[in-house]
Amino acid sequence: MSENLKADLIAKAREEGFAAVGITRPDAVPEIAQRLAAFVARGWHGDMAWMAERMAWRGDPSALWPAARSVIMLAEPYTPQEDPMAVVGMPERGAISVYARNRDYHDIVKKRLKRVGRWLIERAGPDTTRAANSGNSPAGLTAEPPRIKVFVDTAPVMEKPLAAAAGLGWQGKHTNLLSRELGNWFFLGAIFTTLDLAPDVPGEDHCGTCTACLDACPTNAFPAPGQLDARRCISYLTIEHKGPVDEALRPHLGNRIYGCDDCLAACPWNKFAREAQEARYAARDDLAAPRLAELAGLDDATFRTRFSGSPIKRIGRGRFLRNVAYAIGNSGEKSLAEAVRPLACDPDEVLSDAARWALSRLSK
Ligand code: B12
Ligand code: SF4
Ligand code: SF4
Repeated sequence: MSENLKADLIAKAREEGFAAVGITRPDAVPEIAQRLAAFVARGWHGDMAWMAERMAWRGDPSALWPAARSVIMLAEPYTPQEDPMAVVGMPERGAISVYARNRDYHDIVKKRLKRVGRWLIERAGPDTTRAANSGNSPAGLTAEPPRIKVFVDTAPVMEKPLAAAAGLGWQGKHTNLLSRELGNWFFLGAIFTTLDLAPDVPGEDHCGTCTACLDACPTNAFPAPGQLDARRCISYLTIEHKGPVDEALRPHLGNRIYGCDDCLAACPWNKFAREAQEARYAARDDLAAPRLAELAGLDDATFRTRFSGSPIKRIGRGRFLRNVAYAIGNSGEKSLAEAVRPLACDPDEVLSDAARWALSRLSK
C-alpha cells in the first residue's frame, strides 16, 4: 500500500467521523481462539449462546473470510457531555448507559464503514499485485477489483483484540479498548479487505498499577484483571439476559436499567477523551434521567414509540420493564409502589416476578 493511499484512507475515515484508524492482519492475534475457548468453557458467556456458536470464525478472522488480507479497525467516539454517573445517585430515576441515550450506533457506524470501504475500493483500483502473483500474465490484464466486508458488533469478529493489534490502543483491565488519546468512550468497527495493506504497530498497555475500573464494579464481575465473567456484569444482566436475575445480584443493579458504565467512567485516561462529533449520540432529554414511575406505565405500543431508533427497542418491553421493576425495588421510595403494582399481574412471568420482588422490598 502506498503511503499516500494510507494517508488518504486516514483522512477519509476522519472526514466520516472516526477518530482513529489502524491496520492489522487477520491472523495477527493467534491467541484469541484459545482465550475465547477458555471464556466459554468457564461458562462466562452465560446465556449468550451465539458466543459459543461459530467459535471457529470468532476466534480466527482468517477462517471467517479466507480471502481477507488486511483488517482496518476504526474508533468512533461517543464521549458523554454530562457526568455519566450523576443519574446513578437518583433513586427515582433510571440510569441508561451512555451509549444508549439516543440513536442506535450500529446503524450509524455501519453506514460510515460502508462509505469508507467503497471509497477505498475506488481509490485503490484493481489489485494488480495479486494478479501478478497469481501466475496470470501479463499483470494487470487479469487484475481483480479489491473487495471489502464491514462489521460492527454483531458479526463473529473479536473487535477489541484486533483493534489493539491495529495500534488503536490496548485492552484495559476492564477488558475494553482504550487509548491515551481517546480514553475509553468509543465504539469499534472493522473493514476486512482483500487488499494487502501495511500493518500498524500494536498498542502498548498503559494501565500500570491502576485498578480503578476493577474497584468500581458494583457486582465484582472481574475474576482477574482483563477478564470478565459476563454472568455478573450489569450490562449483560440488563441487556442480554432474558430470564429473572439472580436474587442475590438484584440489589447491586441499583437503578441501572439498561447497560452499565461504572468501569468505563472510572478510567483516568478519560481526561483525554475526544468529544463525540456525532450529535445523534448526545443524550435525548427524555433518556438522560427518565422517571421510573413513568417508565413502569409503558405498554407495548408506547414502549415501541418511545424507543424507536434506540438500541433499547431491541430488548423489548418485558425485559426493559423487568429492569425498571428491579430499580424501583432498589429505590427505597415507597411512593413508587403504586407504579409497579399493576406489573405484578403482567402476563410476562419474569416481569411479574420482578414487580412482586420490588413490592416486597418496598414494604420492608
Ligand atoms: C459479548 C460482548 C459483550 C458482553 C461481554 C463483554 C466482554 N468483556 O466480553 C457484555 C454484554 C457483558 C458486554 C458489555 C459491554 N459492552 Co460489549 N461487546 C461484546 C462483543 C459482541 C463481543 C466481545 C467478546 O468477544 N467477548 C469475549 C471475550 C473472551 O473477549 P475479550 O473481552 O476481548 O476477552 C479478552 C480477555 O479475556 C483477554 N484474556 C483472557 N485471558 C487472558 C489472559 C491473559 C494473560 C491476557 C493478557 C488476556 C486474557 O483476552 C480475551 C481476548 O482478547 C463486542 C463486539 C465484538 N464483536 O467484538 C462488544 C463490545 C466489546 N462491547 C462494547 C461496549 C461499549 C460494551 C459496554 C461498555 C456497554 C455498556 N455500557 O453497557 C459493556 C462493557 C462491559 C465490560 N466491562 O466489558 C464495545 C467496546 C468498545 C471498546 N472501546 O472496547 C464493543 C467492541 C462493541 C463495539 N463494536 O463498539 N459486551
Ligand atoms: S459494565 Fe458495570 S457491571 Fe459490567 S464490568 Fe463494568 S462496572 Fe462491572
Ligand atoms: S481504570 Fe485503570 S486499570 Fe482500568 S482500564 Fe483504565 S487505566 Fe486500566
